[in-house]
Amino acid sequence: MFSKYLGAFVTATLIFLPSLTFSVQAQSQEHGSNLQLNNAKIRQFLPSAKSTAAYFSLANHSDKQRVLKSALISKMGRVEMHEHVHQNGMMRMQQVNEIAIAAHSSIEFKPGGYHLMAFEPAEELKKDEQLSLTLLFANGEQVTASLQVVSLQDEMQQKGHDHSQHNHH
Ligand SMILES: [Cu+2]
Repeated sequence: MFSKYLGAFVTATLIFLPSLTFSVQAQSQEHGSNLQLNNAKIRQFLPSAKSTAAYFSLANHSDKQRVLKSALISKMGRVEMHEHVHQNGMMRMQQVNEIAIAAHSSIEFKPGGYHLMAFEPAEELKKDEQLSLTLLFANGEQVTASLQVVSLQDEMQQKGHDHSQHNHH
């Protein structure tokens, strides 16, 4: 009885596995994307904070420059792209409308540099929850990846207690 059940399961897996692999390959070819979005993380909102920051790395493996225009995050009402600038010895942040990524280069959204600011969460973010991040480019291309919810504490520990970049987010 059990082995019969198992047999049916194995057969089903054998039938489905190749088609799954195929569909994943077909999708990436269809989109023809040379963009690679990795390591996407969003911080939990601090108590009473109206916004939080999200980070990722993006590689452009194509022969052409890509211009990042905007970002979408599931459960977030609004997402802005920001950068930090030095002004009169102070670090300030400001919104940016586009960021060019040269051919065969990559860009890092990280604390103290480019970052996403997310506003208007539909609900509270739980640690280790997976949201979805979509980046939209000037040529109409999009790339989506999962975005992991992290606590500020986790992030500090990962950085080995490096407090040199302690900004407001
Ligand atoms: Cu900001």
